[in-house]
Amino acid sequence: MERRSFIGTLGTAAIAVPILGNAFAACSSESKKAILNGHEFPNLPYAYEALEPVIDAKTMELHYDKHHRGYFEKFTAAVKETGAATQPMEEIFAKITEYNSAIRNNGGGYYNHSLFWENMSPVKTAMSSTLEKAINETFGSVDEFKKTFATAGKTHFGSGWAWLAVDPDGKLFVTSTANQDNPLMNDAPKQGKPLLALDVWEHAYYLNYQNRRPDYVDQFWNVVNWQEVSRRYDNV
Ligand code: MN3
Repeated sequence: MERRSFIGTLGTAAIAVPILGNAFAACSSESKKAILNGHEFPNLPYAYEALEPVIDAKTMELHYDKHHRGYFEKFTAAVKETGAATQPMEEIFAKITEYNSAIRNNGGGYYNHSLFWENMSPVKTAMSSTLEKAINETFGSVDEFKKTFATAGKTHFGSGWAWLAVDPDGKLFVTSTANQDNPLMNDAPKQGKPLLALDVWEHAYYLNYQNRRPDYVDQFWNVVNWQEVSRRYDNV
């Protein structure tokens, strides 16, 4: 987790939306943070109810505290006493075909959800001019990009993720991956660094949207943290 962006997000929230600021204080997940076998389970950067009505509090609690934590615990158990215990996740994914399925599935689940929480926010933020320029150049317009990304999320068959990512040549692309895979994996259909992640597993939306995954994907735009997505782009 990027400490800087975490603090930045909270700071903005506290100034712009005092009520949410109180919610953060009342529902601080500071105690949830854990470090096991060299890897950190991050705090949720907002309260469980902070993204309502787009993501309901119960879904957020189960998703973060049960699903995400479960992936983290299984992943850290799987890497115990292996070289992967001390490696950055990006390096593990770059050689994922050399690891077993427990490391692949749970490592992906652990990492992808950390990205996902951070690329959402209860506070509206704007994308940087450099990211907007790149999106316009690649997709024609921000609206066209959103259509492409939403289609990837809506049409991905079964469990998986939709992504905006940047390839080794610095070009943006939209892709989707199965299960807990991500574009950093060395056998991903299209490889690159993730900028924006959207979980389209049923557990991410079923309580609130039931079978209506397209509605969930459309609502997602209301909580995207463009400041964080822009920061990731700047860091590539
Ligand atoms: Mn999930």
